Amino acid sequence: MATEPLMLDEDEIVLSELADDELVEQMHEDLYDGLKEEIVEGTSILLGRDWSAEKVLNEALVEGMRIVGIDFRDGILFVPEVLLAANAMKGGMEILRPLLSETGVKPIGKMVIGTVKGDIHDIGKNLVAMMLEGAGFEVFDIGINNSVEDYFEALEKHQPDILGMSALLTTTMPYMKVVIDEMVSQGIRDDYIVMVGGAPLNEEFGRAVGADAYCRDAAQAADTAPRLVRVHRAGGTVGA
Ligand code: B1M
Repeated sequence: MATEPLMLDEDEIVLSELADDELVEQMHEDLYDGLKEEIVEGTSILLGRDWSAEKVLNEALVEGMRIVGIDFRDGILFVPEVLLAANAMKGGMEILRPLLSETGVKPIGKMVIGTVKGDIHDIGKNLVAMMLEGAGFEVFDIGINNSVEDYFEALEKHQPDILGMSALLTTTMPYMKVVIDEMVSQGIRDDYIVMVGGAPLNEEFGRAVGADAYCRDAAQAADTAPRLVRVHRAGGTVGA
């Protein structure tokens, strides 16, 4: 009996057949396209080729997310695409996370992040948290509608390098000053880097409330945070 020839889609890419550098490049593209399954597969293939978890994280995932962040900042990618990319990245991170802690690779810093009291917007905050994770941070996301007490409890519990606050409403953004003023009163202000962000904020507002940095978007936050942590740990002044 005659058999039909097996037709392979010419465009179909078999990840396991790619050389390391081609696979990494393909993963950057897959991350950009938000393809979670492919990112999970690529991550496993590289680990199977004896890549360290740290190398996979930095060269395949973080670098891919850096490219996504640049195009997001430049208005080439939009929120839905970035959320998909972030979700794909999380797929890879889930595989790497236990390996990274096993091998003792330390996060480059810790951040507590939350949206301020009275405000339930969290899409931007979630993006910042994901981009920071992508940049090698351990992020403790305390969600929305956070009071001074909530922030303080999280600082006490997680001892982060950075406190990040997000606000999307002109009526809630002044609450950032309430938190920072309370940090000053309790004598703990200089123990932490304070980063703020959200659509209605700007550089001037950041300075006025006494934050160390205002970041206009997640890509800038992921660029700024490691730099400030290095300066803060070296005993320098990080303030705006
Ligand atoms: Co609201 N909302 N909303 N809303 N909402 C705005 C913010 C608004 C500008 C819409 C408008 O009128 N044009 C307006 C605020 C007006 C003002 O204050 N001047 C508004 C209003 C009025 C309201 C309600 C009061 C409406 C009502 O009930 N009458 C209500 C408030 C509820 C509350 O919080 N108490 C409300 C409710 C909602 C929804 C629940 C429906 C929904 C939120 C869903 C959610 O977040 N899960 C919603 C949405 C989606 C918006 C818009 C349309 C989009 C916000 C968003 O997600 N943007 C928004 C209009 C707009 O902004 N175009 C609007 C995408 C996101 C990626 O950007 O959050 O800016 P963004 O985050 C960026 C940067 O700002 C920065 O990086 C992020 C990523 O690049 N960033 C940081 C953010 N946080 C950072 C922290 C950092 C660093 C960078 O360091 C720590």
